Amino acid sequence: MPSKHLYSIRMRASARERHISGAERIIPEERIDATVSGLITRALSKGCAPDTIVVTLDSLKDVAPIQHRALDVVMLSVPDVRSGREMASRILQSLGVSDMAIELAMTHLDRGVSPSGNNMRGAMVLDASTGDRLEQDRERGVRASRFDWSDDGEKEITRLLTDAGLTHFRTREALALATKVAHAPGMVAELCWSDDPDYTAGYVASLAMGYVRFPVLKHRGNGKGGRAFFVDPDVFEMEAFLTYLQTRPVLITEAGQCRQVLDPKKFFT
Ligand code: PML
Repeated sequence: MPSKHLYSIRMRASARERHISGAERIIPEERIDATVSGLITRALSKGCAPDTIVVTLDSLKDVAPIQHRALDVVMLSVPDVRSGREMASRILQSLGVSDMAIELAMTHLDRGVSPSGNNMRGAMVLDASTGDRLEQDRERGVRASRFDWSDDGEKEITRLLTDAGLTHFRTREALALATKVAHAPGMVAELCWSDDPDYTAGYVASLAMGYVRFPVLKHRGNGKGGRAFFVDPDVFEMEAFLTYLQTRPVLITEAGQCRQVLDPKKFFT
């Protein structure tokens, strides 16, 4: 019988001071060895030898994880980057994010989110009205941590995503992260595309519309990407936001629904 004593494990790997890999797990004590070893193998298999791999383990002590159902997944078939970004913008607008904030977020993601033009380990936090950057550390951004799938949730989502043709671990991990983030106080929506040059997919996630996934939000070969968290300036408080994202453990215990929209024009109908 698995122990009730849970640990948060976080891995991040970097090479030449650049972030190359990261992962989050919440697991019982008896799986620590196997999980740490799996995460190190993963960091070493990125095709670029890491200079540093940091694995952090924290006991959750007696803090019971908050349980969430995963956001519903909507797979939106878009043929190219331009139409993907147009649809992503329309969805963000409908959620209350201003044109200016959307344009600034996309420009930052295209150029490299940190002031030095690198990708950030964490996300930028943008005022959904003005597009002002609110995160204090612009080299690192804000990283959501302490989240994972429960065993049952992971089985269910793996089956659902596999049936939908989505077999990459990134989708499952990004959906868990997006589900935690969507419940953050003051959160409106998240925009993300991968910084992996070979991975062109991205998403817009929100409690209102779920995890809307685009097969292309950037061109293949482009190694710039990351996450933008748009927040509602009327209710947003940085301290409450960070406390939730960085310290509250969240387990995703149930998959949502998964559907495909082949004609993007039908998305809003
Ligand atoms: C990342 O982890 O690199 C971001 C992944 C974004 C899209 C994930 C997916 O839905 O496949």
